[in-house]
Amino acid sequence: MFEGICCRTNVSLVLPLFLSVSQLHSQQLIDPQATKATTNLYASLFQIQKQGVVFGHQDALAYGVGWNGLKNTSDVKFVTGEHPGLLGLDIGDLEFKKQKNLDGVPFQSMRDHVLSTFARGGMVTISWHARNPLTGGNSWDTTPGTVASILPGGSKHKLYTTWLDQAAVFFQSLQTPAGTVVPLLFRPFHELTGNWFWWCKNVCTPEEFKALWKFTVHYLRDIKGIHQLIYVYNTADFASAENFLERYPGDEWVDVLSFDRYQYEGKDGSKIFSSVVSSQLEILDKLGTKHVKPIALAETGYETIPDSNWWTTTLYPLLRTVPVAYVLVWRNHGLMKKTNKYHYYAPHPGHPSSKDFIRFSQLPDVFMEHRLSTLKIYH
Ligand code: BMA
Repeated sequence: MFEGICCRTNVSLVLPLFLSVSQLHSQQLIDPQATKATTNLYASLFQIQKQGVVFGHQDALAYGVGWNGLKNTSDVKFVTGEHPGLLGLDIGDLEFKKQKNLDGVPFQSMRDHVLSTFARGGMVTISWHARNPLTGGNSWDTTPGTVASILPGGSKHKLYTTWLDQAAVFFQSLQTPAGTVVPLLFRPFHELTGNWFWWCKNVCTPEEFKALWKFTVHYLRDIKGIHQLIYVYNTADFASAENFLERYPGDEWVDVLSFDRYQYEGKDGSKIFSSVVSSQLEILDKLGTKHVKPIALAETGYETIPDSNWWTTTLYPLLRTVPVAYVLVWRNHGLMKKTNKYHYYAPHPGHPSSKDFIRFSQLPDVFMEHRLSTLKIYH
């Protein structure tokens, strides 16, 4: 751990030490048949987290505050001149055979965003706000018994496999003209220790959750033959290692350990956020070392970023406490019609935190897309 932190302070010195894949035998993906690019990306994650942290943004290329559907654009690029190192996308509503995801992003344009990001040497992560397979409601429909209903033998098991079939088709469609399928950091059943999704801990037992996770991996990997996924286990808040691992399906079923945590407004908001995230990162760091898995802060942010120095004074110091492979801030929706409030997590041109975000993006151990691409993470 100490060595990692030391290396993160001087990237230019350590880049030549980037290890070759053959030197990393113990860092195996759970898919022995993973594609070469996927295996290389996984090895790169271990190296990246010793040197710095990749910055990610959800739906970065799809839309931003005041724009939608432009080509090769992101609010992060407007502000800093380059794209985030990690593009987050969500396939919610794919299972309902919709043309667009739950937030209105066409699956066809997602394909373009994934392929252009991959071509430039950036990374892609996919989450899935899947509908409730028991009721047809949305992800936030926490009808008890939903997880049990989709396990083998359950009344909705067959339906669930058809959803996985569609996900498999989509993943396979993310293919370059030369036939390389794009490796994806796949983060299903996210925030599993929360109580707001149908897969969360208030509505299924640890055994049911583990069975669901294992079935999902088995089906995609062994039945559908999808070999470009890096499986990211993701919780909401947790108080201890035991807490984090309560629903963990086992080292042979997970590639990356991660959690989500946001900052909220209010007195002491920043103090609370920093203390919760740093203690969770410390727990995760130890678990990552013990289980030989990279770690990530898979979702974070401070809605509308009311603190103009948030990037370098709150977020960055947290990312320096332990080696973290990547961090992702949530989407820049803009004005929400329903609430008449702004919903965004990365700055856009003119935002008061833009200057600080530029400073953050230029730190030697923060990897935006260009610096990440120099590491040749897929080779
Ligand atoms: C939430 C909000 C919602 C959105 C959902 C899935 O946190 O951003 O508006 O629908 O994520 O992306």
